[in-house]
Amino acid sequence: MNTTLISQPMTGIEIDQLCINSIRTLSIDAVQQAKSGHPGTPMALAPLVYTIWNRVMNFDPQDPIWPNRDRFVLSNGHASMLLWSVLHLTKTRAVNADYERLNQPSVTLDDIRRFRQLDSKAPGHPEYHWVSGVETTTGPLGQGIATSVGMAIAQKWLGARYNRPEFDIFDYNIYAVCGDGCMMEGIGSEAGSLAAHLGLDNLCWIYDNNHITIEGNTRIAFTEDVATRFLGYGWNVLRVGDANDTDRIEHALEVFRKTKGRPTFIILDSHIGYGSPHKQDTAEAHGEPLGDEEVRLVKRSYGWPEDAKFLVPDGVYEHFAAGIGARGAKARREWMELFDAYKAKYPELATEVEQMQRRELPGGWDRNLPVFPADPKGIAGRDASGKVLNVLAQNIPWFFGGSADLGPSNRTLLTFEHAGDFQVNSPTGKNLHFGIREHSMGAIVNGLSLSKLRAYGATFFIFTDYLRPALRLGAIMELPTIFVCTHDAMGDGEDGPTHQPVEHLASLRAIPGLVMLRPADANEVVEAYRYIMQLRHKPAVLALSRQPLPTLDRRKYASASGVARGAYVLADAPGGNPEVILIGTGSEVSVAVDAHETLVAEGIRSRVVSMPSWDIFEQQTQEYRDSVLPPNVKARVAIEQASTFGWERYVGASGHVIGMKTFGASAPLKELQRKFGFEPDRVVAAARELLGRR
Ligand SMILES: Cc1ncc(C[n+]2csc(CCOP(=O)(O)OP(=O)(O)O)c2C)c(N)n1
Ligand SMILES: [Mg+2]
Repeated sequence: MNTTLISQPMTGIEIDQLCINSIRTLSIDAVQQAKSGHPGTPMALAPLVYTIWNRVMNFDPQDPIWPNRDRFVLSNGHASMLLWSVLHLTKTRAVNADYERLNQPSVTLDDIRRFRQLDSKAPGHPEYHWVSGVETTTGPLGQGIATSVGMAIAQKWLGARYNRPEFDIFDYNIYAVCGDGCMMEGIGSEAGSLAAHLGLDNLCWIYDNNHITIEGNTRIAFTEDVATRFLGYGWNVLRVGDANDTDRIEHALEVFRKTKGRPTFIILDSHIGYGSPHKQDTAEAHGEPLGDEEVRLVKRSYGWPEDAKFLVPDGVYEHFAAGIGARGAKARREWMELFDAYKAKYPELATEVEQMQRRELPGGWDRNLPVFPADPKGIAGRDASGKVLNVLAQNIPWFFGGSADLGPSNRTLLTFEHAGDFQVNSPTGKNLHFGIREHSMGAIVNGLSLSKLRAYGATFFIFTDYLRPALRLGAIMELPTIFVCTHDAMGDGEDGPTHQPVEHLASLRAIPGLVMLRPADANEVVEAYRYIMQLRHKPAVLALSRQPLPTLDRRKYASASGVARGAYVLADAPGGNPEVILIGTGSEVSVAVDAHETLVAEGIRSRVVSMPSWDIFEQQTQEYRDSVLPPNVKARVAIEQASTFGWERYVGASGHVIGMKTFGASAPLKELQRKFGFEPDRVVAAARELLGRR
């Protein structure tokens, strides 16, 4: 239903207000219809979102993935109706997973009518990959703003590498809207601190200072001086005292664009549930429908027809088309022309930009990957990884990342000539120093990946606990991020239980879509990277040893290329008809191999299966899986320095698992291996027992 509310011609203010109130009432109606959702914040922030989108942002609704677009992040994701309204009103087009623009809208009015219902393109929270125009998935508070820091770092790096005189290929800005929750969560502080350190003047956070969260007024738990905190970090802090004053908002955004050398933080004083006579400024406006009667009263206060639902008055679509539509189309057209000229002048750089956008790898990306000769002393997983990373980073210009202050331990430092550090004055540097901020590192890596860099982060495996929420979001978003996690088990023995991962493998294996890999030796590390690099829609975590692991003799044992199948027969019984299967991962594979040699010498037909990745193995055909783990061989021993949780699925009810039931202990590794049973003799004994041959 389209009706004209205000007689033509309208003044600018009238049409502005009509657009703002359309965002508000679509949000109110959608929440009311769904009987769930968050109406209050969209009611308050509609003028802000309207101003950013229609007056400021360079975003072409016709092409929501154009590389140089400004980014908009709704970190207070519960206010998703803001995004659905504006994506609908700007007629943003849908794009498919192959980056093709479709001839259909991203969010229809019907989707909004079906807010929060199955298959609607207006789900409860902003979901990247599900709705075109959403730049990142948000909902867990603080993640959005932290991710926006990754986007801002990416823009700086892209600009430094690809811009040339008169060719500003990458010069976009990032706008992130957040609320009290994002300010309270630690991840926001970590990210805010790093953003200022890196002088990210392309980044603007707008803080919805409404003093309301779910339990009531923020005075119950949050009384700090946020402005002073951000000043302390080194942000440019501005304040707009009235969230309805679009001119002041626009002015503040202009100040942001003119501010160099630091990010901008705009405190916006707002009233949650604006216009609601009974619910404005209360927590009730946060997370429940207003109720039919209140909706009527609110609409009356907006000068809106009280009974109209999902109304988009005449002139609203047109006004967005004349604002962001025209500005975005022009910006994109000019950029395309610029890029064509750039392509002619710098064809190689342009090819890189294009490949990156499609998440492709450059030709020769795996050139010079090392091959490690057999060596009983071997090399640590982390050392093998360091060598691989240094090769990949030279072959893939947009391979970019770093560690949360553990670079020397994680062996993630890129040491080749001109690798350099990423800092304010060296934005082409390839080593990003996250500082001791694992949680925001996870989100920043997501932000880098959303900006199409091939991004990685690193820390000790135990501290995946500190970044897990971001890792999980990366999996939801289907981002091909990489986390290099060393000290994967008890290898740092003396550090004790606080540093010995136990439940981490099980917990990461449980994240849908995430590829968890624990390679057994240096060549498995290489193959793990070869596999991971070719992923385009899945995050991967590598668990790598701190201590040297024997480099297996691949002339005697099967090729490490079996990593690409998740699990493979590494050593088989003579004649290939095993009576017992030993399954190991990581450092325990060589223990299993030693046990196997003893068993075979005793005339026991054992097989060793190296199983670096459950996830990858699960994707193989039943036939392949049965060939590795023949169903008729019930005598199976799994050995892994981690929680036994879940191993029943591979050893079955009659199998045996040598794993961890406690948090470990502080002692040299050798003693821990003895204490907890990670020795060949114990594997041999378990195998004999299962076969009834003691
Ligand atoms: C990490 C996390 N913890 C808790 C929640 C649940 N939650 C959703 S909204 C909200 C209150 C947010 O308050 P604020 O950010 O001020 O938003 P406003 O109500 O002002 O829109 C909470 C606790 C969440 N989404 N994420
Ligand atoms: Mg609030």
